[in-house]
Formats: sequence, structure tokens, C-alpha cells
Amino acid sequence: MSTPHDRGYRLAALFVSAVVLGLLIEASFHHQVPMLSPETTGASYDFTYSYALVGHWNGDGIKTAGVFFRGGWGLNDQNDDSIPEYVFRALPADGLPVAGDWDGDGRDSVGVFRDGRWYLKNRNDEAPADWIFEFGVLGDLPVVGDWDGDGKDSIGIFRHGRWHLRNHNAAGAPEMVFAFPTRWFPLG
Ligand SMILES: [Ca+2]
Ligand SMILES: [Ca+2]
Ligand SMILES: [Ca+2]
Repeated sequence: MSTPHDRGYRLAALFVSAVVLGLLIEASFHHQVPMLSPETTGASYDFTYSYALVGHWNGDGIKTAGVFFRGGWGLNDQNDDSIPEYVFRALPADGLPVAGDWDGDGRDSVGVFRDGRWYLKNRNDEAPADWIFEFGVLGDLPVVGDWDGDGKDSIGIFRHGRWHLRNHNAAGAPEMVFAFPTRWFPLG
């Protein structure tokens, strides 16, 4: 038989864990970390503060590092400090970067989520976005993945503890909507 005190404690623990998880998710998407500088890359863009992302840019199936800063991309085929193979400027500068294999050709390419609008490219170059569509709203966090295992990555958003995943890179209703987490679970 739980007492009101026990219930209060559990509610407090749930609240704290939700806040911590939220901060962790927020940090994983928004934390800006000092990355490469032009002095070390030889690139013409300033990568001093960048978003980090990973992808298999050259199609060898090995995910390697990339950075995004104000519309400039630097994608490296090696996980080391070598010069990035793909350096270009594309897509809205003030969005959140994503990377995935949208067309299923075995190569990941970049995209940006900004205020509910997605911009996805099938080539890592300066060409305009191949797809522009609406999914989500301002404040949502973008997630991408191959949710149905068909070999193509597609979009999703995380909003207030609920996941909205879509199997198609186009506007429309999400195929999967679920809340996670909904209760306390032990960490570590
Ligand atoms: Ca390289
Ligand atoms: Ca691709
Ligand atoms: Ca898929």
C-alpha cells in the first residue's frame, strides 16, 4: 500500500527524469560544440561552432563524421581529422541538420528541418533541395531513420514526449505515433 508520500516521491522522480531526458535529447540535437577550424581543414568555411552529424556519404556503409554550420556542410569519408571530401553550401542556414539515404541508393545525404518544413537533398552538393515539404511544426525536433526497413530513410519528429514517424519523405500523416517514455525507468 503506497502512502501519499510515496506517490509524491514517485511523481517527483518521474518529473525529474522527464526533465533530464528532455535535456539530454535537447542537448543531442542542439548542443553546439567546437569543431574543425579552417586552419585544420583547409576549408573555406568557418566550422568553429557546428552541429555534428554522421552518414555513409560515399556508400561504403561506414558512417563517418560531418558538420553543419550556417548552411555550410563539411562531410568527411574518414573518421579522422582529414580534410572533408564534401564541402558545400546548401539549404537554409538556420535549420537543424539531418542525414539519411532518402532515395535508397546506398549513400547518405543531407537535409534540414526548419520550423516544420523539410529540405532534403539526394546529392551532397550545392544543388537545391530535391524535396521540400511540411511535416511538423516550429519547435519539433527532427529524427530520421529507416522505420519500415525498405532501405530508405525517412522523417519523423519528437514533440513533448511523442514520436511521429513517417515512412515517406513527403507531407502527410505519420504512420507511427507513440509516446515514449511514459513512465519512470531506471537509468544505469
Ligand atoms: Ca577525408
Ligand atoms: Ca541516397
Ligand atoms: Ca524506410
